[in-house]
Amino acid sequence: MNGPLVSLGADAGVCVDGVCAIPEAAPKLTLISFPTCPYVQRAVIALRERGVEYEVIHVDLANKPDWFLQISPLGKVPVLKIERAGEKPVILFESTVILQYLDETLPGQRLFPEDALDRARQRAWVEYAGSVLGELWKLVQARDEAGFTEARTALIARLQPLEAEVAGPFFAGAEFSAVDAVFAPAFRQLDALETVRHLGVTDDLPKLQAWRQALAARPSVAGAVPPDFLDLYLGRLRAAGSYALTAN
Ligand SMILES: N[C@@H](CCC(=O)N[C@@H](CS)C(=O)NCC(=O)O)C(=O)O
Repeated sequence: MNGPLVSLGADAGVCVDGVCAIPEAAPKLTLISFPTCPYVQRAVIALRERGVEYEVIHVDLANKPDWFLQISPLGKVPVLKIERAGEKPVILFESTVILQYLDETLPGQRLFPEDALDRARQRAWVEYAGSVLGELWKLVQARDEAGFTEARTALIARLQPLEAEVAGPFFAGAEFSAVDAVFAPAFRQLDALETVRHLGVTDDLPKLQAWRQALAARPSVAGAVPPDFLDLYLGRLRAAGSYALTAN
C-alpha cells in the first residue's frame, strides 16, 4: 500500500490576489488495524472514498504489542498515525474522530454535509451505528437459541428506526455520506453471517434491505477488508462457539 501521497486537502495552498502560498506536503497516513474490525473499516472507507494513499499495519489484538499499547490509550484499533513533514507524528484514536479528521483534511467530496443541521443529524446517526454494532455483537456472542432469539429481536428493534430515515439509494440520497461509511461495516457482518444462516433482520425493512445492497456494491466498501475477510470473521466466531453460525 506504499506509494506517493497525493492529498492536499485543507492544507492546500491558498491564493490571495493571484499570489499563492506553497501548499504543504500531504501527511503520511498509517492506519493501525485489525482485519475484521468494523470500526477500522470506517476509516478505510473514508480513505478509499477520497482515493489517497495510506499504509496499513495489522496488530494481533489477542497479543497486543508494546508499541501499540503505547500509542493506543484504550488498546483498541483503529489508530491513525499522521506524519507531517518536520513535525512529530500525531496519533488519533476513536473511529468517529478519525473519520471526521479524514473528512475535513482529504481532498475531494466530503462525507459530512456542509449544512450544520444536516451535519449534526449525520453525527447522531453515526453514533447510532455504534449501538447497532453493539446489538450485532450480542447476537454473535449468543451461545444458545434463547440468547440468539433475544439478541435478534433487539437487533431488529434497533434497525427499525432507520427505515424512515434512509432516503435511498444511500442514507441521505444519491451521495455517499458518513452515515453510509459507518453502517456499511455492520451490514457486511450481517452479509457474512447470512452466508451461513438467514437472519432476516431486514426482511421487513425494504429501504434498509436496498440500502444494504447499495452499500455492499460501493467500491470503497467492497474493498475495505482483506480478501479473506469472510473466512477470518466466520472462523473467529466459530472458534468462539457462536450460535448465530448454527445453520437454520
Ligand atoms: N469506540 C472505538 C471502538 C473500537 C473497538 O472496539 N475496536 C476493537 C476491535 S473491532 C478493539 O480494538 N478491541 C480490542 C480490545 O478491546 O481489547 C472506536 O470507535 O474506534
